[in-house]
Amino acid sequence: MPDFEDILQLLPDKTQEILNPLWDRFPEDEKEALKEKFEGLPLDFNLVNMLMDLTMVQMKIALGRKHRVAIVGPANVGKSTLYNRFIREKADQAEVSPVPGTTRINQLADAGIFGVIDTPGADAVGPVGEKEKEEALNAAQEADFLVIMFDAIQGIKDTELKLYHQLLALRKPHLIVLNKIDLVGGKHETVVIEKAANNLGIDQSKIIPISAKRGLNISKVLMAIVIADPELLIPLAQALPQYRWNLTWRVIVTSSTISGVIALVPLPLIDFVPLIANQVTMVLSIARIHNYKITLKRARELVATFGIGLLGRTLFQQLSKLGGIPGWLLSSAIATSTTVAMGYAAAVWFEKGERLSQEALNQLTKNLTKELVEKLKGLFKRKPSKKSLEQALQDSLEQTGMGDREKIDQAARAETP
Ligand SMILES: Nc1nc2c(ncn2[C@@H]2O[C@H](COP(=O)(O)OP(=O)(O)OP(=O)(O)O)[C@@H](O)[C@H]2O)c(=O)[nH]1
Ligand SMILES: [Mg+2]
Repeated sequence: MPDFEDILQLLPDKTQEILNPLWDRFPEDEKEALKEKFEGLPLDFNLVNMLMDLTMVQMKIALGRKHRVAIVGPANVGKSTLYNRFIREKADQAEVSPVPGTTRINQLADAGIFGVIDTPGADAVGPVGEKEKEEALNAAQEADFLVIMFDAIQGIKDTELKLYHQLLALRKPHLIVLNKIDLVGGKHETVVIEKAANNLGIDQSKIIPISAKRGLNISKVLMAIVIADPELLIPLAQALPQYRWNLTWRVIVTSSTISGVIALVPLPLIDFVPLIANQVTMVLSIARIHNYKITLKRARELVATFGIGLLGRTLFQQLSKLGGIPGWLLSSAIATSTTVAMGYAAAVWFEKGERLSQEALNQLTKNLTKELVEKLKGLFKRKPSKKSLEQALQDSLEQTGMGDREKIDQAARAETP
């Protein structure tokens, strides 16, 4: 039987790199509990891998590592100037000068809800600046988020484009800023942005024009970083309660989609171990959003209390008797909706300390399962790939409108017609 260490070994290096330190920070008894969860998990590489990749995000939310945002781009575009806008301590200040190549090494500083990294210019073409480029790419590789900066006057030429593609290849969430927009005359601004977008092959709405020097649109950059990266919303949600359901819903959508995809693999039905592991991590994340630090054991108890597994099995039996619904579709829809119900129950629990009634849970699960079955039936004539199912589930969940709290409250009350 595989144990957790065996499973860790199977993962891609990058994932291991992130997971290992997290694993080390787990208290001993929680490690044991988690190991237990993974015992007997079939060593199907794809399944384990997918589960891990997807739950990674949740793990990070649950444990709350501070995110790192790297500012990268060619030399002299104004990276250090922007970095200086984000830092909190004067001692972290970076040197700014009109001479290209001023910054030689990466520099990390605290920017409040995230860590910000200033990097050297990464546009070396010959041997000059090669070391700096390597340094910058390393920072980008290790960062969780990239602010890719170009210069409004220099524009996007071959070197910039090449760098852009290199950065894209890292597959990091990112945003693109066009700095020194103050140097472009007002009426030329649109043309300059349009041209940059064309050269990069992206929509112009994807580019934020800024002036790091004058402080223009810096708050837009901040908001964009936070919105593009749900994990950064956590400190915000803790500070501003009105964001809590919003963020909780995002966590629920991610987790429920994972559940739906896991259930696509023919498995010993709805209460299969990875599903529970996934729901437990979801509950941990939701707890954290509400400022509770609960143990893994407590999260597991909560998941067990709500009896979601049983609910799923009953529903599966009822609906499969009706016929006309393929097994994969039904099991995926049920795994998804039970996970949503679990997430909702957890949210109510952490908000009010109230236990959601079994009736409300049933109602929500039934209503949502029906909705999902209809949607999936309309979309797929045969069993889809994991990727397309993932997308479809995510879209369908968003379309339910339950990101709006009233909508999900209502679905938990309404009778199934
Ligand atoms: N007009 C204008 N100048 C800017 C702006 N941002 C930065 N600069 C100037 O551009 C020059 C380079 O700025 P830095 O912040 O050092 O640029 P960098 O990207 O860190 O440069 P390297 O470290 O050499 O890669 C300095 O003279 C800044 O004052 C801006 O928004 N508008
Ligand atoms: Mg610099």
